[in-house]
Amino acid sequence: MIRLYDFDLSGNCYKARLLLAILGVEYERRNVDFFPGLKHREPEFLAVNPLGQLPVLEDGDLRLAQSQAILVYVARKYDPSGRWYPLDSPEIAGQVQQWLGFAEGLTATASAARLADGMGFDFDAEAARDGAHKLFAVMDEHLWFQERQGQDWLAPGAAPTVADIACFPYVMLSEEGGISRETYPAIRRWTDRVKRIPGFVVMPGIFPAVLGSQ
Ligand SMILES: N[C@@H](CCC(=O)N[C@@H](CS)C(=O)NCC(=O)O)C(=O)O
Repeated sequence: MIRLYDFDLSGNCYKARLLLAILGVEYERRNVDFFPGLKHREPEFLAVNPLGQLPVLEDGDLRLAQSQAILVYVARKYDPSGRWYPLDSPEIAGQVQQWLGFAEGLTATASAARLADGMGFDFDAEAARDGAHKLFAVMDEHLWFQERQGQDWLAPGAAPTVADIACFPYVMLSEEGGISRETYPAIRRWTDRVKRIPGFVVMPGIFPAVLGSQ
C-alpha cells in the first residue's frame, strides 16, 4: 500500500492526492502537522525527508520526495494509458517537463505569499506576489494561444498531463496569498477544465466546478 506523508492545507501534497484520486489508486495518509505544529522540522519527520518538506510518498521500498517527482512516478507506475506522462513524442515530453519546472516557480512565489499571509512564514510576500503575477501572465498568454489552436491543456495533446496537475494547486490557492486571478481569463477557463477532470477531488480553499458555468 502506498503511504503519503501529507498535510491537508498543502498544495504540494494536494498534487499527489489529486493524481492518485484521478487514477483511482488507494493509499494511506500519514498526517504531518505542518501548521501550526511545525512537525516537519522535528527529528521524526527529518528521518523521512532530511529536507523537512512535504509531500513524501512511500511505495514498497521506494521513498520519494518532491511533488513533481511523485507525479511522474505515480503516472508512470499507475496510469496504464500513459497519457498523464506522455513519452512518445520528444516535443511533448519536453514541454511537460518544462511545466513541471514552472510549477516549482509557483511554489516559490504564489505558495510563499500564501504561507506568509496565512501562516506567518517569514517570506517577502510582496516579492512573492510580484513573482507570481509574472508567472501567471506567462501562463495566461500560453493558455490563450493553446486555446486558439484547439488545445485545452498546458502541454500539447488531447488530454491533460501531470503538468496540469503540478501547476493547478498554487494557481487555484493564489487568492489566499493576495494574488487575484481576475486579469487572467485563460487561466480561469483552464482551472475550470481541470476541475471537470473525472475523479477530481477538492482540498480546503479549492472548490468543485460550478454546475453549468464555463
Ligand atoms: N519542491 C518541493 C517543495 C515542497 C514544499 O515546499 N513543501 C512545503 C509544504 S507545501 C514544505 O514542506 N515546506 C517546508 C520547508 O520548505 O521548509 C516539492 O515540490 O515537493
